Amino acid sequence: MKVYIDGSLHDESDARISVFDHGLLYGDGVFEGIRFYNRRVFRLEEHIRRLYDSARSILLNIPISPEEMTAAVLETCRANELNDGYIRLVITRGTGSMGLSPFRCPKASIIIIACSIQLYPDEAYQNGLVMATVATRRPTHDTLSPQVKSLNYLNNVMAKVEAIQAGAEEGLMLNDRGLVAECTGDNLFIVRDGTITTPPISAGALDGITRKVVIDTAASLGIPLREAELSRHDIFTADECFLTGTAAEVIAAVKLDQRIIGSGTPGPITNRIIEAFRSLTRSTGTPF
Ligand code: PXG
Repeated sequence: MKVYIDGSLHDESDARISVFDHGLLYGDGVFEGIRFYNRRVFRLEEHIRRLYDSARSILLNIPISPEEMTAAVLETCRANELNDGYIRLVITRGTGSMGLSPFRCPKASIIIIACSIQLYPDEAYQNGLVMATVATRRPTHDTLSPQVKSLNYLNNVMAKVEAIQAGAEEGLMLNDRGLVAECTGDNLFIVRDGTITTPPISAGALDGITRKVVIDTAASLGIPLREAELSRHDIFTADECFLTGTAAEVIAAVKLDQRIIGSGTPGPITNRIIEAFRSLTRSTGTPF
């Protein structure tokens, strides 16, 4: 595997960064997870835009332009001879001295990894995921904004641990008001009486790129969709539930906190969305 670091490609075995990098010392940095299908990068422009937005929000100056970043991503994909896979694009604050101040880090570092990924087992894509509500809440807008995809994912990591320890595959994260925000790395949708509902971004969800693809897909399929606050009760009583994320793609969720959702199998609207999503990933994207 070839890994891009600060302008050049390195073998996996010597792809290294400094132990004094504030990305490691403080989780100070931002990232994106991007997929490519059939040698085409899916929604690359949107991911690059969100990366620069995250960086701007935390006063992190990315030393190259979005156009140069796009070229670097495509170059890394070409170097790795994979037709399908996952790109992890990481911007760290860079090397500095001890102490929180980012102003002692003169230059941010850019890391691009292109690899293969399978987030959940095949069985989960066939039959749907089991979810558990976790005690760890999604941070509020007056902490670090949930829109910043920072390198500080411990909140989500701990939520994932809680879900796994509860015997589930994915954790449902609530916001400070006890309403549904999202899962640990995925946005959530329910279906009831033919209408799809997803929590608004203001509920603490990441403005997911797959979420937006699903919103647009529902519109083009003529399936009604609205953004509204949801409680656990709305999931317990839904006909269908599914999750979206770059890594997860679109996947049904069939159980929450021991309650079976709908029929307990991936529902018809979920399956239509999955099918439309697959055909988009196969037919669109930036070629490399
Ligand atoms: N919510 C959160 C908190 C995320 O981190 C999503 C939703 C989905 O957004 P996109 O734009 O990908 O549709 C994410 C992004 C993983 C993993 O391994 C997933 C993300 C980030 C880091 C790791 O599942 N997802």
